[in-house]
Parts: sequence; structure tokens; C-alpha cells
Amino acid sequence: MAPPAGEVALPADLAALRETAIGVLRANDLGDITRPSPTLYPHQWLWDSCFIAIGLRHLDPARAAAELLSLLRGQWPGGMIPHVIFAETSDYYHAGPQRWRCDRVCTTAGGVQSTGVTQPPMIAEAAVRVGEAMSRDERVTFYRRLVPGLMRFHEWLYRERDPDDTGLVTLVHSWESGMDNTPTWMEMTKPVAPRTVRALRRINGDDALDALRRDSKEVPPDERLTSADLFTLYRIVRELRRSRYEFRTIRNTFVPLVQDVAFNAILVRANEHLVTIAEEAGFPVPRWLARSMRRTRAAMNDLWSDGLYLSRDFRTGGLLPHPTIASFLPLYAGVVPDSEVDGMVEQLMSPRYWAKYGIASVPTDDPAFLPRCYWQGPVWVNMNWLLADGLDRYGRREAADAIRRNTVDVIRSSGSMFEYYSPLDGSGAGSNRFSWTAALLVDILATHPPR
Ligand code: 2M8
Repeated sequence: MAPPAGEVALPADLAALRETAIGVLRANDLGDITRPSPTLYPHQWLWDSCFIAIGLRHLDPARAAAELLSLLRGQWPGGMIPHVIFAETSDYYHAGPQRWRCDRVCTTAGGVQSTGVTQPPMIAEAAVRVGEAMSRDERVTFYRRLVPGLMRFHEWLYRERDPDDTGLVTLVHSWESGMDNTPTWMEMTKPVAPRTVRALRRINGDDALDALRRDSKEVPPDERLTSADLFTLYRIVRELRRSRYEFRTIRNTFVPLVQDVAFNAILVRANEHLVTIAEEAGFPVPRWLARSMRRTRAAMNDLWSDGLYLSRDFRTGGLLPHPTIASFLPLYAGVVPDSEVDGMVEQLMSPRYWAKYGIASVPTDDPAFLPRCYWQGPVWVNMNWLLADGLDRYGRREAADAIRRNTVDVIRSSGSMFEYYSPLDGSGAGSNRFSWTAALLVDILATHPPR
């Protein structure tokens, strides 16, 4: 496919890589939703669809808008947009509708099945990006369809997940953070492992548990979270289900509750975008919501610790002492005082994070670091995209370009759209037809073509 008018022609190898990326997006396209990967993730995920729309806008803005609007089909009566909206497919997914039984609690706007938790609120960012690719009339029409539901989602985040008005939204499951097995979350999760898991593990080690799981048929188990952790996440879902997914009940259970730094950072930026697009669409932002938005921005300071930011335990109020890639997302939010930005960039670029092939999701000297295991060390393209975007806005163009260059290089050297990459040798891991890697590559090549 020739580049659209106005876009720079790419060197042959990158043009071919772009074609591979487009092929992955086409193959994962289910109509107005895109599955993250053909076998491992056969449904619609909230933040995946947002990253995917950011890439699709370069190919077909109307299709990109449909990707975002389709998220509203899963909206709950209270306003939540769920983390997974189940597609009508018989393809197996390990945490499918039967695990959630959300149809017993409520009916979604589009009558579709969903999970009972949410995911990082990337919708407003994606909407702005898609809007940029449209004419003014198209954009306003799109925003008018999106904004009422999107506003209700942001209202829900505050009403339901910040009932004590701390300014920070609380998560009830690591799947809400999108970084499923990041050490910060796993430390909170391990103590609530089901008794049977602990017993089985004592007797037979992880092998017996591995035999029981079904999520790792496409991908080797050591590239995913451990079986013990997975079964603990299932236990938490059971407890959420018993609590009818209501925070006022959940907070009185054993469920770990985290004011996640990455989620709240993404919320800060999403709030800004929501204000802009609501204005363009002609919808007023309620005063109480505008006030809550301001509080989140200010409350991010409470997460500052020794040169970076940490998540906080909702119950104890204590910071969780485990820096990860999430600790840097306040750079994307734009809440880091300018005097601290260079210190954070220096850390990111140091061998502790940037070993050889880009930014590790967990510091390479952390005892939990595993270079090819999911959110426990690998380089993730969406994290790179967010950090580069934030650094651009701080005027740290060189660092932002280095991150983008590295992202393209690591994908190019593997030749495939992997879910994640080893920061030590650049090898790909997880799914090898992963949609957001493909979409964000298309975006980077279009917006920042290599010089
Ligand atoms: C991963 O999470 C899902 C559960 O939501 C899973 O492991 O089954 C995470 O990487 C998450 O961030 C991502 O949205 C999802 C689909 O790509 O996969």
C-alpha cells in the first residue's frame, strides 16, 4: 500500500514492516472491534482498543472511531466501561464470561457480556488522536456520539472508586492496571492465594498447577504469570463477583486495593482531553467532576518518593516500595515538576532500565526481573509510546526520539509484531500477532518517520 498523501515514503524494510503491521491489524479485525491477538485474546479489551485506534486512524479514521464507539456497548448502567467486552466467538479465553457472571448483576448498554472491572482510561487520548485525522464536521459528530458515555465513565471512576475523595482512583484487581503481574501488584496479591493453591504448590511444586491452566497453550508458561499468581487472580474475581462488583462491599473483603500510579497518571491526561473534546462537542463538564479532576492532578504529588512515583495501598495509605515502568508514567501525565524531569529521564536511560534493547518494565537489577516474562521485565510498545509522548510535551525531544527509534528497531529486528520484547537481547515473546504493537508502529512511522 502506498503511503497516504502527505506522508513520508519509508525505506523499503520499514515499508515492509508497516505492511506486516497492517496485515496483523486486518487479521485481528472483527468488524468494529479488533482483538488483541488471534488466539490468546479473542475479545475486545478497553485499552488495547484505544492503542489500536491510534494506529487505525492513519488507515481509516472512521474505522478507528468505530473501535472506540464500540466500547460503549459494554458500558454498565452506573457508567463503568469494562476491561473486556466479550465477542461472539467460541474461541477459548481463560477468564471468559463464566468466570464473571456479570449478566446476573446488570445488563450492559449493548446487551453484551463483559467483565466486572475496568482498565486504564485511554479513551479520551485515543479520541483526540482519531479526531485529528478527521475533518471538523466528522470530528464533532464523532465526539457528540462518544462524549456522553465517556463523561459517565469518568464520573463513575470518581463516584465509585474514590468515594473518600482522596483524588486518586482505587483499583480492585491487577487486571485493571493492565500490568497483570507487575511485582508491585503481585506482592499485594500473593498473600491472598487460595489455600488449595498453597497446598498443591507445597506438595507438587508449580508443575501440578501448570497442568490445570489453559491460558498458556499459545505461549510458554514462563512468558506468562506463574500459575499460583493466576489462580490467585481467579480467586479475587470470585470475591468481586460475590460483592456484585460494588466498591463499598469490596472494600470490606480481603481483595487488595491499590491506588495505581500508572492508572491515575493516564486518568490525569484523559481528564484534560475529556475537557477539550466535551467543549468541542458542546457538553458541559459538571463542576464536581472538574473539581475531582483537579484533585487527581494534585494528589499525584502524594505518590512521589525518592526521584520517582509509587503506587499506594488504599487501606494502609502506605506507598508500595517497588518501582517499575509505572513509576515513570507521571511524565506522560505531565505532573512532574520540571526540576525533576531530567532526573527521571536519567534513571530511565540508565542501564538499570535501558539495558540494551529499550526500557524494561521492571528494573533489570530487581530480584523479580525476568526479561521475557510479561509485565515482569519485557519492553512494551505501549509504555514506550506513552513515555515518548510525555517527554515530547516536556520538550525532551532527544529522549523521546531515542525511545521511538528503539521501539522501531526492536520490532524490526524481530520482524514480527510481538506482544513484548526482551530488554536484554531484543527477542520477541508472548503473542507474535499482537495488535497494539502493530498499531503503535503504524502510528510512530507516520508521525515520526526515521530520518
Ligand atoms: C493482558 O491481560 C489479560 C487480562 O486482562 C490476560 O493476561 O489475560 C495484559 O497485558 C493487558 O494489559 C492487556 O490489555 C490484555 C490484552 O492484550 O492482556
